[in-house]
Amino acid sequence: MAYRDLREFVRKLEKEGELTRVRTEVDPILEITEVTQRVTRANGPALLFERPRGSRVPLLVNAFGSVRRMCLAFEVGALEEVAGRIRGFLDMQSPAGLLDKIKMLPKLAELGSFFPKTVKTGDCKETRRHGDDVNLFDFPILKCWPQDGGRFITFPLVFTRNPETGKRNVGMYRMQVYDERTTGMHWQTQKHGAEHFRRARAANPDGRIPVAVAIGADPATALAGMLPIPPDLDEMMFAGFLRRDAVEMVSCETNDLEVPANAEIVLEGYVNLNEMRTEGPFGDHTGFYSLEGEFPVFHVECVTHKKEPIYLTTVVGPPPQEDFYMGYAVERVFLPVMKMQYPEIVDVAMPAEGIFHNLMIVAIRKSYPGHARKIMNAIWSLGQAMFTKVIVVVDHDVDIHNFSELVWKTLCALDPERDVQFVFGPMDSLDHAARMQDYGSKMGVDATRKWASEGFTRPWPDEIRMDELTKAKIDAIWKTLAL
Ligand SMILES: Cc1cc2nc3c(=O)[nH]c(=O)nc-3n(C[C@H](O)[C@H](O)[C@H](O)COP(=O)(O)O)c2cc1C
Ligand SMILES: [Mn+2]
Repeated sequence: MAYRDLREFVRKLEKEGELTRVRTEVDPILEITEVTQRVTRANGPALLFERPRGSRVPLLVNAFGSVRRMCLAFEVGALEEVAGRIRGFLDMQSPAGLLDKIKMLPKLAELGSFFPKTVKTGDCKETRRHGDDVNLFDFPILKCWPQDGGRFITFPLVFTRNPETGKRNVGMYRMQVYDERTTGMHWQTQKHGAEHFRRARAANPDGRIPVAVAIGADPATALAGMLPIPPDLDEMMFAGFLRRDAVEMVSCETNDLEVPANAEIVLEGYVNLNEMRTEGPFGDHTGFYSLEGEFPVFHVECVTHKKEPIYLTTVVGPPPQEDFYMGYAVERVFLPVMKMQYPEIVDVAMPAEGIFHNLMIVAIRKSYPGHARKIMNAIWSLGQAMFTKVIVVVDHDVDIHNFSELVWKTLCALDPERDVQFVFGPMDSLDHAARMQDYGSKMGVDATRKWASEGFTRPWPDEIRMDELTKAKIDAIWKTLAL
């Protein structure tokens, strides 16, 4: 049974010993971050701060900060189960006869049940405030790090519509609070919210677009904003797939957008297409501050929330943080999709230190000359994997989750001048080393065995391994050696 809402997930975490309540008053300005850091560094539990200073609303953080909690969020024993379900749908064959068609019906019915459902009302409407009654400071919004430009909503679901197709998008874009009713809207250049903004602006430069923001929902829905799925594919449909039950959506009070009915808090408003404002700095998941930049502004006209809402947030900073586990789940869950397009891919790893966009290791079953470079180019053109600054491609027999084996075999396989290539393209907005904002160079490292058909005419040595016969002989006398 899918979680009804965030508090049902909180109860589950508590039952599983994965959540601790903090009853002491702690300040959302810096102090909650420091407490959270100490707990996460010790692989500790989710924290429910019951008395954040200056607010009557409790704050939930680190709810997804371990593989176990991500599994609880998706109600699976292992993330591979979610991947397996995706594979099941991707593998669906076109039915040959009537019997095959009948066999497919339950699967199709299941697919149909994932589409979001519009309902009349929901818990997120229990309390409503309009206009001057709106005050974002009612909520315990964090200032995370000392040089942050202010307080930031860090775990929002930002809803917009493609002005041309009317299709919905949901993105997780942080929001700097400027005053009671105004925030920044940090959708980075290549993200879908930013694309909606640009398309609307091209049509009507002085207009505005409606925006709704939901904070906190059942775990699959709350996480859907970070999913790297293609434009115009509905994140709420994907959330329905993840939770195995349709997401119920309700209409906003003041515009034609819809938000999850079970959201803890909803902010409704608009973004002016001719207004930009300085956003940042913000202590980011690179472990450095992302510096000030110009971003659109979100004007809040209406707030609705549950009677006693929980404010869901996360802290980013030097890796690994909570978002590493969210990203790791995405890596595991989407691997079958990558493998469907590129069956030669055996495994993919994005170590925490690479903060997703800096390093991707790919193991492939190489079968033609230049194959490693083909995979690099494929990854640089695959959705948000375009941001990958360094790609290392190795042969299928390297255990890429074993970092020491990976480094050893990669370095042994290299003739650097021959095996490294540079390309230019879009960069992650947070990359502070790129020569320009959002644009720079990337590096591909071909650490596969080189073939004669790739111009390598020397012999390639075998890896050292003892033969089985000798091992068996020594096994037989091992005890007598008393070593
Ligand atoms: C904790 C966290 C914070 C994030 N903050 C931002 C942000 O401020 N701006 C942004 O563009 N992406 C941010 N992201 C990444 C986006 O949520 C992610 O790229 C998502 O796929 C974007 O949705 P879209 O593809 O519909 O645009 C954040 C992700 C996480 C996990
Ligand atoms: Mn999207």
